[in-house]
Amino acid sequence: MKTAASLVIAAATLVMGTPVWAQFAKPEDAIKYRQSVMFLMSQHVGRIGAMVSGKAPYDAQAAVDNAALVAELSKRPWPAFVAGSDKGAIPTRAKTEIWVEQQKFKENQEKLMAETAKLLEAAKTNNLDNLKAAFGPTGGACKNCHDTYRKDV
Ligand code: ASC
Repeated sequence: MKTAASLVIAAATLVMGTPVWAQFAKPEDAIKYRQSVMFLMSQHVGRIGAMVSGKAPYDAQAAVDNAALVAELSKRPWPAFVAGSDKGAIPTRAKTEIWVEQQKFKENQEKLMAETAKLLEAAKTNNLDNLKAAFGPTGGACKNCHDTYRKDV
């Protein structure tokens, strides 16, 4: 029975590509996972944004800590955009184009990872002007991808 089930899974994998249950039990787990990462990213980008805009005092160590987390989190949503998770038991704003324009979507991911890595380097200089200069391009990478691949509500 176990062998038969494994064979079915192996055959299905060959036919359909990497299925949703490769890493997530169900589509809504993948949706919840990527939304959770995005939420955390927005919180920590927001903390840097507050310093950059002068709404919060500049704290060099806090900038580094937040930027390090953002740089790490920027790598994490992508495996959760698995095939078959364009819909699930919970709502998703991910556009179906994500699964059609895979190369273009990947370029957007790489842009975000590159910009957040630069943001972290800028934060480590302990210089607010450097942080400000790197913040714009990071926000731009967030926005470009959202404009293209996130449904309006
Ligand atoms: C955030 C957040 C976004 C981006 C975007 C940047 O903090 O939640 O979606 O930054 O607003 O333009």
